[in-house]
Amino acid sequence: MRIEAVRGDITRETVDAIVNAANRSLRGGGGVDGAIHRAAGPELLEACRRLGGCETGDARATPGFRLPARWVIHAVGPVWHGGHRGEPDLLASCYRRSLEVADELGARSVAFPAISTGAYGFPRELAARIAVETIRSTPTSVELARLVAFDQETYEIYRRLLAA
Ligand code: AR6
Repeated sequence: MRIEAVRGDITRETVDAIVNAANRSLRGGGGVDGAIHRAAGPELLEACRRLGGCETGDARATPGFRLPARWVIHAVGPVWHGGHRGEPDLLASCYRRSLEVADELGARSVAFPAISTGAYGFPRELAARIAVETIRSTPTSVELARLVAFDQETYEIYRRLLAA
């Protein structure tokens, strides 16, 4: 599997599936979640409503509607409380479950945002390490995992980790 980092807006990604950094209600929100709902159109919220929520560390799929991506995989990252409430394992679970859902969909290319590193306050460096390590160690049919950084700092962390 190829893992690469890009800087940009995940809603523009022309991959089979993009991952959303959602919350347990799956009713939309700010950050990348808000951007994905705006770009996908109101049908996305309807589809999310029918899923009836998602636990932290888990992921659920919907169509991508007006997005270039065919599917959205809604992953619910942990809120950072200092690191002693299972946050690293829950974040790893988001990446693992997203790849499992991608396999169920038959998606071969998947773009990920830096889950939990915005409103949920997860430290960027640790989150990036967990993302790269989990994607590298999860058995999957996904051929391309693209880590989409919205900011330069996250992009540089990904580049450094992927070069190692
Ligand atoms: N494309 C790619 N990355 C983005 C984009 C974008 N268009 N917009 C923001 N990011 P956040 P969380 C980056 O806060 O921390 C929502 O309200 C952002 O810079 O979106 O998991 C949900 O509904 C950061 O690096 O997600 C939840 O309630 C990363 O995406 C809550 O926020 C994640 O930031 C989830 O918080």
